Amino acid sequence: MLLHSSTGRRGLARAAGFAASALVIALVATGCSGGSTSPGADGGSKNYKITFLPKSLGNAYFDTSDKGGATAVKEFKGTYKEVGPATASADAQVSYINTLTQQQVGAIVLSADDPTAVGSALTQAKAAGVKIVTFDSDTDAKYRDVFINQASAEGIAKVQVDLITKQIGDSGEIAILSASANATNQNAWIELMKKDLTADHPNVKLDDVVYGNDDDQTSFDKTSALLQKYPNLKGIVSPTTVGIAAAARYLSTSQYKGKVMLTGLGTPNQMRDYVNDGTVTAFALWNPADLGYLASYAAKALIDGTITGKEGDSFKAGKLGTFKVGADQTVLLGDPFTFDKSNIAKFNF
Ligand code: RAM
Repeated sequence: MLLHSSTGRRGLARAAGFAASALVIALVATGCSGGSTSPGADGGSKNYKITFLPKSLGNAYFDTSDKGGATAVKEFKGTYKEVGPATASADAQVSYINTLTQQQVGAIVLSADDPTAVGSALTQAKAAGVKIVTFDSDTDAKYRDVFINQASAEGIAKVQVDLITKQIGDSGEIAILSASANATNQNAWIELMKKDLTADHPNVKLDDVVYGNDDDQTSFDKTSALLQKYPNLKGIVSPTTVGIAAAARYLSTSQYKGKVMLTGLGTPNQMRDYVNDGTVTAFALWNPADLGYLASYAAKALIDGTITGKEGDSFKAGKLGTFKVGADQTVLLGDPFTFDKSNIAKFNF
């Protein structure tokens, strides 16, 4: 369990409870898995070789989500592995997918660097019997069996727009520091943020969207460049844990500390110092460990054939309870959660 305190546990448990009741999962593929088998918890012979393929390695967010995935795989006595590129690149993910197909794993659990570039590799994997679960960042729906969504895209966009507009008094210039330009998840959130801003915040102007590629140094440099280019900037939204941490590090020792607001999606451990020193007031996220945990159980349900993709189908996800399949073969974890000075000490991820 990653949360320090019972209060923290309750906080994110609420989100999980919401997910269990309001959500819906969908699974398409049925049938057998290729490859070698390992004995399942049910004593049967199931291919529970489950490999996580994050956008990139070395990102604390994926370290946490994939650890959650490993916990679940251990519970049902499968074989967990994690592989991934050093930088967030779809081309590199294609090679990993091809290798995993050759190795006949039971399932690939993928956070995609691009919605389509990994498509033909995934199609081949599926044809070979490998179950495809996307989590965190989706592909086009036809390439995977199910997508495990951390929270609704609308909810993730709204919490960030609410935070930044409150922090800048609902007026002035802002910019977005995103992950890589093709990331499915950030691009969906940014489109919805733009809509929210246009509809509800006429005095807020979005100057620019720049990309730090989920690379710490690039994100740091892009923050510096934004502040040079837009001298009236009042706020930055970074919908990536890598970007927001790098931007906070930049701001914390600059003349802009406490003057240019920063919010977005971050992990409590990476953001704690910047909340405590006044660089950042509040930011949001979900529990990445629960996301990975849920993704592993969805992979198991696909391998078992207990879910077939019908809307309303359900599966058990260990300590998180029962989840249902919704539209677009998507399973929803829960609501985003806001972290600030009053609660950040209670979290450890
Ligand atoms: C980064 C990645 C990930 C995203 C989080 C919020 O770690 O871009 O895909 O979900 O930020």
